[in-house]
Amino acid sequence: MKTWMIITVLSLGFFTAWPTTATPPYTAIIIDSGSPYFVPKSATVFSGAPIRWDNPTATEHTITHMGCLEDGNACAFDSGIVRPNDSFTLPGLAPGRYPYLCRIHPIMHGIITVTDVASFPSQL
Ligand SMILES: [Cu+2]
Repeated sequence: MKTWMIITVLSLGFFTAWPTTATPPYTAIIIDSGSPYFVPKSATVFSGAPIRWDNPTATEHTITHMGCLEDGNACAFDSGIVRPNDSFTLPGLAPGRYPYLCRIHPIMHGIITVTDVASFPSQL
């Protein structure tokens, strides 16, 4: 009886702590075959925080910053082909707004907003 109670208390402690300890150290964006194609379509992250796109679809896609498509603009990131069940991770970006699309399916587009950690002292 006593041992059973101790195990129960330990188990409850483990599962209550799980959601906070399991938080991934990156922002995850899931590629979808249907609208809005990138989930979430609009994501806000802190500068320097990694962002990861997962491709669970059966199709190849790219994660391409709009700046890479126009001459004279800075190209912040271009994943190249991201195969089905593969992913693309950016180590982090400087503060700013980064609209992006899929080169293969230009209808697929999303936006990353990167905020400066220093401007949110309450978050530290
Ligand atoms: Cu695509």
